Amino acid sequence: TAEVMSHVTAHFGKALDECREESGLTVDILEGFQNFWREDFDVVHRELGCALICMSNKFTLMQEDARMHHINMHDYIKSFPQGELLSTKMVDLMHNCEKQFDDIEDDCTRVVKVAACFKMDAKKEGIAPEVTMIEAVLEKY
Ligand code: BOM
Repeated sequence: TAEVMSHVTAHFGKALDECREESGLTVDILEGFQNFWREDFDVVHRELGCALICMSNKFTLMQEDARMHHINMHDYIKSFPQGELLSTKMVDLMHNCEKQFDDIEDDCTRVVKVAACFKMDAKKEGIAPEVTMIEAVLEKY
């Protein structure tokens, strides 16, 4: 659900500041991770892909090949309130997107494409959160 996704985004997004330097993702491009879900934010920057890899590694959500670690991602999402309602769906959506861009060799470029695909599909599925929902739970993490 969008409510659960707002919690996952709020928690995951806290790792952004630790990853700015190594990823090169400037505040100009993305000020706070909650803005990932904004209608007018285009998920296109390679630096965002690099940041997502760095952030995922903070929570061991990716394998060595910069693909999702299915079990850890499932458990991570389940750790949030009502997370079990979203975990299978989210892992399925992400994996479906991964498969579509598997031929891209550059990890940062591939991951940002996967993220854009995931944003679009999450919207279609009605599980994309509003930025205001994320901001309402940011202080919990
Ligand atoms: O093959 C790479 C798989 C990982 C892709 C990461 C996509 C992340 C989408 C960004 C939105 C995030 C909202 C919550 C984060 C949960 C990880």
